[in-house]
Amino acid sequence: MDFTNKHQRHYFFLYETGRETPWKYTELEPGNEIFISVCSTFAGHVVRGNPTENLDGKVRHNLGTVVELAWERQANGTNRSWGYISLLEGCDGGAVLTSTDGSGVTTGFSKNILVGAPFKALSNKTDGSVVLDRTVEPGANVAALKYELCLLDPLREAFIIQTFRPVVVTENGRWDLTFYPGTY
Ligand SMILES: *[C@@H]1O[C@H](CO)[C@@H](O)[C@H](O)[C@H]1NC(C)=O
Ligand SMILES: *[C@@H]1O[C@H](CO)[C@@H](O)[C@H](O)[C@H]1NC(C)=O
Ligand SMILES: CC(=O)N[C@H]1CO[C@H](CO)[C@@H](O)[C@@H]1O
Repeated sequence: MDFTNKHQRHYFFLYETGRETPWKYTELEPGNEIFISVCSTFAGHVVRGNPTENLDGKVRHNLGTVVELAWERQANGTNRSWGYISLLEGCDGGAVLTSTDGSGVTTGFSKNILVGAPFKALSNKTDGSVVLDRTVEPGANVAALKYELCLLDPLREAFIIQTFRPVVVTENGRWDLTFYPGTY
């Protein structure tokens, strides 16, 4: 199975919380970067995807790694943002979220944990691409949960267990977000 998807262009979709269709999306060549701006009260998430699925106007295609982000203006006028990497709704590859405010805080993981995953831990996106299955109801996959906990630190690298969400903050409102090989 191809767990890197090197054969296709890489699309990323930005969803506003509560909306089923993307707000913005971008296409990137591997190794390239882009700056995306949002309004100062934005809350939502970034996912891998492909236009055929994510722009079909139907219910959000949410099986895969989710990068949750939100911004909040502080009393002193700074625009604080917080974020985390969630695998609760599946994992289609690694992502690393790093603060750019000089604090150096970071969360996420870069290793391709799809490689070597047990078959029982896998599922398919609507277009058939293979992902690690969701770990929360409805349809929580215990094999996926156990596998992720063997490889990742739930206190630091990703939101995997409901009781702990490894949130990081950037005080200047800007993030450095990198997606690593995975499926789209
Ligand atoms: C602004 O306020 C936030 C939250 O209280 C604080 O963390 C941050 O350091 C402050 N920034 C400046 C530039 O004073
Ligand atoms: C915070 O965001 C607002 C709205 O975009 C902007 O006007 C303001 O300059 C930002 N604050 C800082 C400290 O950059
Ligand atoms: C876990 C699972 O159902 N995997 C299926 C994903 O789709 C491929 C073919 O598209 C099947 O071979 C897998 O069994």
